[in-house]
Formats: sequence, C-alpha cells, structure tokens
Amino acid sequence: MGFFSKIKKLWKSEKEDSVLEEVFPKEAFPPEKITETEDWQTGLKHSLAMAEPRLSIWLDHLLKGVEAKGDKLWPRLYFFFDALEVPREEADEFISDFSRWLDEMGYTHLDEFRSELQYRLALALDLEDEEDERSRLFIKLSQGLSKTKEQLSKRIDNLLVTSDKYDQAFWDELEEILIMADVGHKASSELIDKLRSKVSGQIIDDPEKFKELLGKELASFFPKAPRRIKPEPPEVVLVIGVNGVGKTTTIAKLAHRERMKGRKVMIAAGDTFRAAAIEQLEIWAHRVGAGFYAKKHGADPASVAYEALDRAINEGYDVLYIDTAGRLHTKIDLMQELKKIKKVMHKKRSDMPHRTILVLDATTGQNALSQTELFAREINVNEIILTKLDGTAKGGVMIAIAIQYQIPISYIGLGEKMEDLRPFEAENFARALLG
Ligand SMILES: Nc1nc2c(ncn2[C@@H]2O[C@H](COP(=O)(O)OP(=O)(O)O)[C@@H](O)[C@H]2O)c(=O)[nH]1
Ligand SMILES: [Mg+2]
Repeated sequence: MGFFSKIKKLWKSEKEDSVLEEVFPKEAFPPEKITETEDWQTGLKHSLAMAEPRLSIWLDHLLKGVEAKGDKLWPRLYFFFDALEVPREEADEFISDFSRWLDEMGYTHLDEFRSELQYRLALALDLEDEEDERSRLFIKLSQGLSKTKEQLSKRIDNLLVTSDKYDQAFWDELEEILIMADVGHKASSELIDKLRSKVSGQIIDDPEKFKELLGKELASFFPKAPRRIKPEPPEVVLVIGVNGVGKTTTIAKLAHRERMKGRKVMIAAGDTFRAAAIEQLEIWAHRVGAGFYAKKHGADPASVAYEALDRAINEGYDVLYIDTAGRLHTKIDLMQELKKIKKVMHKKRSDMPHRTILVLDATTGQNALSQTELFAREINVNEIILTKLDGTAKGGVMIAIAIQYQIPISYIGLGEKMEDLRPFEAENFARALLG
C-alpha cells in the first residue's frame, strides 16, 4: 500500500493509535527526529501524516518554503510521487512536462503556477473528484457565475421577501427575472409551471425553501451525460461551433486534461480557412504536448480529418480532436463541410466520430440558443460545451438550452486558463447560481 493510501486509512480510522503505529513505527520515527529534523523528508512525512488527506492541503505542506521553481521544487515533487508509488518514468514525464510549461509561460513564482500544478496533479493522480476539488470548483463556479447570479439570485431574493403569496403577480415577476437572465420564454414558462404545481395553495413563509425547490427543479432539467465507454482508440472528437466561441482554446484545454491523464493526444487543424487558425492551433498543440496534424491553408477539411485519423491509428494515439472552421456567412457550406468530415470518418470506422461537441459562447445569450438550433438540426450533436461563463450575466441561457434541446452539457468554460474548463454538474451549477 502506498504512503498516501496509508495516510488516508489513518484518517478514516480517526488516528487510532494502532494504525498510527503501523504507518509510523516508533523506531523509524522517533519523536526527537521528527520535531528537530534536518532531514526535510522525515519532517514532511510527519506533517503529511498529520494533515487532512486532501490534495490542496498536502500541497501546502509539500510546498512549504518553496517560493519559486527550481532546486527546492523538483525534489519535493519527486518525493511526492515516490510516496504515491508513481513509476519513475511517469514522474519524470510529469516533471519535465511541467518544467517545460513553466518555461514557455515564463512563470517563476509559486503563486503564478501553484494552481496549475494542483490541477495537473489532480488529473494525473486521479484525485479530481476529491471533496477538495469539488469545493475548489464550487468557488470557481460561483465566482465565474457572479454576474449571472447578480441578475438572477439577487432579484429572486428580493421578490421572495417582498411577496407573501404565490399569486399571479409573483409568477409574472419571476418569469421576467428568468427572461432577463436569458433563460428564455419557453424554458421559463416550463419551469414556472412545474414550480406552480409544487407550491400551489402555500404561502411564502420560507424563501430558502422556495429557492431549494427552484434549485432542484433547475438541476433536474439538465440531461445527464451518458456514461462514456472508452471506444477502441483513437477516440475521435469533432468540435464544431461558429467563429470565436472558443473551439480552438477549448480543444487545447480538453487535450491538456487528457494529456495529464496520461493519454496520447493528437489535434487536427480542420479549420483551414484562415492560415492564422492553423498556426494558433499548432502553438496550442505544442504547449499541451499533443501531436498535431495540418495541411496547407485552404486544404479540404475532410481530407485533413481523414489523414489525421490515419496517422492517429498508425501511431497509436488515444484521442484525436478535430478543430473546424465556423464562418457563419456561408451557413450551407459550413454544414456541408461538417457533414463531409463526419462522413469520411464514418467510412473509416462506423463508430467514428465518437463525439461531436458543439461549443457555444455564453456571452451571446439567446444567440447561443439559435446556434444550437442551427447545428443540432443538421448535425448529430452529442455534447455541448459552454464557454465564457465568467464575465457574463447571460448564463441563464444554459437552462434554456438544456430544456429545449436535451443535449448534455459536458464542460463549462470559466476563464482563459487551462484549468478553467471544468466538468459541468447540474446540482452545483444550480447551487452556485442561486447562492
Ligand atoms: N473569458 C473566457 N474567454 C474564453 C473562454 N473560452 C475561450 N475564450 C477566449 O475566446 C477567444 C476565442 O477563442 P477561440 O478558441 O480562438 O475561438 P474559435 O474561433 O471558436 O476557435 C479567445 O480569446 C479565448 O481565449 C472562457 O471560458 N472564458
Ligand atoms: Mg478556432
């Protein structure tokens, strides 16, 4: 059993002496050695053993005294990996990857890179669903949604304190609030119908109770993403959406996540319309350590996709992301182009592409809804990623999309950093939104 699983066990048993003794036999860790130690590893082992088993707290201990990248950081990371019994080659790869990223970003100080380090460790060590990560995500989500929250939650609070019964005026006002937050007419009235039937005949005695109900109803509108069964590699992911919504950067973020989980990733430049788009993608691929496939500017996107797939198969890639163009003024052409890409993939193997992700920009509000209409009508969209939820008061559009199209939202973008693309969870979203 690894050191940290021992620590976890120790915590679960609420530090029973017997377990403590098993993990830290007294002869190996005499108290005087632990308190007045020259040996940082022994001291660190001791403080980690006493710490709550959460990645962020472990990192606090691990990085104590580390202010910048360099001589102190690397041995500590190796120590951490050794303790977790991570094979040396994997530790080497993680560390050289991270070090290269620091150089590329020009980061030196701990506060510039701590959160990225934690994110990478969480993915690499599969600790992402730890409670710690959840609360971190929740804080991030609440901050990201602050503008939408302002629009929605504050006004609902206000409505609840100024109303004493669920009458027509109450529902009218609630509907207006929802519409102002871009929830849309159809979704708002569906939501209100449901709520109305739940509280009929009641008086407003407890605003919190109503908000809880609202949160639950909201969350229940979001379709659950079906459990993904990993296909025979490469897993092919087609990413579509109009210009500027964040397709390319989202691919980089997704690729980064997969890379951190140790998967071999290739990105194909299917947006051949602008030369700059190919360059931008190549830079991202390099940054996240993904393979890259492109042809020259103006090439047929379907042939890029086809050849990239060939290479991904031959070279044993686990995942292939295909970026696409999104110029909307040639709507029909765009749909034809996307269908053609799908067709050549499908010909290669009938289960491909495995996922088609529609990327939408939350700041466009109701436009995001009409884009869903446009794409989903023509292309079988399996997943939606909503970007730029930070900095918009129009986050309510997610609710409209969920209700009207029943397409699962898999991730949301809460900022421009790699770690700002987060898995979407309806309950957390509703909770964060309503405060
Ligand atoms: N604030 C914020 N900006 C984002 C997010 N996702 C993407 N962006 C920015 O949106 C801009 C357009 O992104 P890009 O990936 O080039 O869009 P594309 O045309 O669809 O490929 C870039 O400046 C991104 O950094 C997000 O979640 N939050
Ligand atoms: Mg792009």
